[in-house]
Amino acid sequence: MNQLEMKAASFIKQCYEELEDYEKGQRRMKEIYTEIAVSGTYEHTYEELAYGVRTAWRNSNKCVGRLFWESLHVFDARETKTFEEMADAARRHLQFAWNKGKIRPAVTIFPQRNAEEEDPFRFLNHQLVRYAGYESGVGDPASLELTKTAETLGWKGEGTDFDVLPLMLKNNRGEVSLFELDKNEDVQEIVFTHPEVEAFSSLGLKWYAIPVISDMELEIGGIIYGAAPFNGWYMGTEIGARNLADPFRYNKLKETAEVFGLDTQKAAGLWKDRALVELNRAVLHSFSEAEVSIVDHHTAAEQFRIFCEREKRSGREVTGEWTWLIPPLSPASVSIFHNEYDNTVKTPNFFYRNRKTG
Ligand code: HEM
Ligand code: NRG
Repeated sequence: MNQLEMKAASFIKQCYEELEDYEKGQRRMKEIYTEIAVSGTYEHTYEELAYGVRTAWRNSNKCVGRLFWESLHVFDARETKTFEEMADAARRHLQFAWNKGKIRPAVTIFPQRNAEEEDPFRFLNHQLVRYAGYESGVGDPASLELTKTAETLGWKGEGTDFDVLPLMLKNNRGEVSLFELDKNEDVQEIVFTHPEVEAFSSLGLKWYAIPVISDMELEIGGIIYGAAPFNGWYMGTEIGARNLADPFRYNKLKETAEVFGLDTQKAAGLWKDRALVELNRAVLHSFSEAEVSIVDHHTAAEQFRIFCEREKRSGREVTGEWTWLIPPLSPASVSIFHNEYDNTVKTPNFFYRNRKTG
């Protein structure tokens, strides 16, 4: 058996065992061996694709949100032939996920990598919605490179701290195409206010509602999907303790502390910690007022504990990466901190691009 046959066999066995259709598994395996012998590769049925990607989420060691893995909505966009169709599918994904604020976890799966190891299509964007960053210090410094790429392709942002980058799509002929998202239909944002301190609004902070990671590859049974953007909802700390707080991102702790009249001279007065808490309260408060899904880190940790329990009851070992699972705010206040996790990487899974194969 070659590598692909072995990976396919192991996936198909697991898939139909979990779906409790052993005979179909046998039948599919025969078909797949023939398909590989004839064409060098094979295609998943929709059922295999949906099971595979839900399992990839379940196997995502860094993800604290895995309790809901079975509810993932799967869009099959494997028939995508043009950049226009790809942009349409991305926009459909955003609008479905938004659901008037009651965010629905979803994934859109584009054509698989071919026998020549090329992705028919992929996203250059890290997330479908993300803010541009400029050398002048305006915007999100994490987007400097991508913003330059967009500018090279003729895009020009307004120059605010929150310019939404265009979709940047690449095909296997090396062509790249730019699409602006619709600011009303595709992109939803939450403006941040503080539950008690009105002056907080003067910071002019906001964030987009839905994180849709678009630059990871999905591996199912030896098949790689180089474009498979996925979303859930935010955990508040991702925005309040990292995106807006990291010194190399929006770096807003000092300005936040000043709004609250804290003395930023003495480190031991813990002004950074106090500013972090208020910033995170503002994020959770504002999403909640706007009736947009978000989870605080205490609730998320509790949900993760339930996920671990359920997995155990189903006879499966949970794998996890502790350094990512703990929240960046008050980590020792959640149970995850006091547990150990096995960081074995199972497949199906999501991977960074250009990983060393193994
Ligand atoms: C990472 C929460 C849904 C796959 C993460 C992280 C958080 C999180 C807090 C760490 C992010 C960071 O520190 O940058 C959640 C919540 C969800 C959710 C609250 C709500 C439903 C999903 C879904 C998928 C997924 C639907 C895939 C289908 C992943 C992966 C990572 C991750 C692959 C690692 C990303 C990386 O390496 O950069 N998640 N997640 N998550 N999540 Fe989830
Ligand atoms: N920290 C990143 C997003 C990473 C994934 N987080 C999720 N995923 N919640 C950020 O933009 O802040 N998800 O699929 O819900």
